[in-house]
Amino acid sequence: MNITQLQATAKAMVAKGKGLIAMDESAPTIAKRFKKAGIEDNVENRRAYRQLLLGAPGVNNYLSGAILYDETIRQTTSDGVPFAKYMEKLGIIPGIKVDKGVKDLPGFPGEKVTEGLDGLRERLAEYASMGARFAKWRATLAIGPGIPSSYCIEANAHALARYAALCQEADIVPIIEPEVLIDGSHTIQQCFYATLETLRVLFRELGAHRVFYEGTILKASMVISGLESGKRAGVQEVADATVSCLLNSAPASLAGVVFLSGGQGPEEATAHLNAMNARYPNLPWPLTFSYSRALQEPVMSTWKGSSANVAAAQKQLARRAKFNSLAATGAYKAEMEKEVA
Ligand code: 5MM
Repeated sequence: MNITQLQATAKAMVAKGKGLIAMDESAPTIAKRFKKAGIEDNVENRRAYRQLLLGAPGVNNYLSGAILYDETIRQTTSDGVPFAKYMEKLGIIPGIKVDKGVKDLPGFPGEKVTEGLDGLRERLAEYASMGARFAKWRATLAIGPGIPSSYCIEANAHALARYAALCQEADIVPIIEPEVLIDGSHTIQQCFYATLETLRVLFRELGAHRVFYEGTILKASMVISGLESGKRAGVQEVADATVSCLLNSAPASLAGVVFLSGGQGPEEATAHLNAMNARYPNLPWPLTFSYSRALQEPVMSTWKGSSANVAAAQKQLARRAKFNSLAATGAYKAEMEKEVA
């Protein structure tokens, strides 16, 4: 394990005013998203779309890195340059999703556990040889009557810790992503306690697995009311609850915290990140973005699978990436949304 290298990569991933784009949709997920935007799902469209994202003029000013899917890291640009090489030239650090998805947790109805540890050491070595410098593993925890159960929290924390230790052995920075899902009618208080317990157990497991925090990034869900909760908490309440939850669970030596958008709209996700950084400028770790839907929704709906729309779609990405970059320093203003792409 090269501690200096891990620390340098992790620092660069959360450099001031920069964040990540999650573009690691697995085959079934991208098919679903393409369908919604009226785009035909085939290998070439997936490749062209990922090139559109990475090559959007100016986005490398706002993006420190991008999380790729296995298919993408094996693909090339239309000029034949492997994506990881293309990204390094642009100053965007290549990362890779290495989990194999969420599966039903037997005996625990409504709960999931993430799979993918078998053969992970060998897969990490291959990804490193292809240029990946960080990785991502996502666990999901649902809120509902009696859930998340302690067993589900522990099973996922254990897998995340095993994954993180294997990443660091391979000099790859692990992003640990325990996503507490937004679906449901829960209150922000319920989300707070579910997230707090999840993070406390997770960091206990990471410690037990001798994971080096300065070379680790937490990808957190925000503490937020459920989508069907009726009366949803406001922006400042979400910001305060999220920061409080992190301060009560995450070690100060962690390299950084990046957020997923998790079903929030693009503007909402930016406003929440901004509110945290504006009110809490002196936290132990940088807080930035690692959004998928909140960055990509306007891009996909503009592109629609047509080469004639590439430039307009790229402008949509640059616009959202810029707003989130400002939010990462607390400098975003809602009025900016009036600016056209
Ligand atoms: C891109 O979505 C990722 C999940 O993909 P699969 O379900 O296909 O495995 C997901 O991990 C994503 O990286 C994060 O959840 C953040 O995405 P959002 O849309 O929540 O910002």
